[in-house]
Amino acid sequence: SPAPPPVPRVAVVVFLLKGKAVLLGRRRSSVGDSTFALPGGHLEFGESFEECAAREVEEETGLKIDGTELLTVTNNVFLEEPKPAHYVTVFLRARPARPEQEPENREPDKCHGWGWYDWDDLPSPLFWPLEKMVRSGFDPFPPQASR
Ligand code: 8DG
Ligand code: MG
Ligand code: MG
Repeated sequence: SPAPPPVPRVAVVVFLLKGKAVLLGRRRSSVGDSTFALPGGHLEFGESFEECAAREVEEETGLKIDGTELLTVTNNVFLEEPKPAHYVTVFLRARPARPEQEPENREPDKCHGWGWYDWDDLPSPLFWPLEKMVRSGFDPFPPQASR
């Protein structure tokens, strides 16, 4: 049977914050290959954003998260990629439940490895949905008073 027409999908991704650093991993994917991106993935049927965030971060890094909060949503159309895709991407922030715990690369087929990067010294190239936010001045950290 013919392939079904493509549809937009919902992705949930997490700014995992530790001090002034954020967790990034270099992608192995048909979308954004080799670029640095946040942990995250597809919203599953029946899931809340917070449940999806916790599940994806644990599947991908082994880390448990705390204090999950909704930040923003962006519309990302990838027509020039090897596999065209369209994502409505929901961004949350969270903290590692145990800050001393190191991330593990639990899906080495999808990621080259995880690392903490200072927000003032981000690696390059960033996955473009993230690059676009950074360039627009987006700041995922809570206001100083509540840190
Ligand atoms: P899953 O099977 O575990 O559900 O999916 P995944 O393999 O973990 O999916 P993903 O590619 O990591 O995330 C789904 C989509 O989310 C991705 O193809 C494009 C969109 N997306 C953004 N920004 C980011 C980001 O910073 N990180 C991640 N991981 N995905 C992002 O728009
Ligand atoms: Mg995933
Ligand atoms: Mg993922």
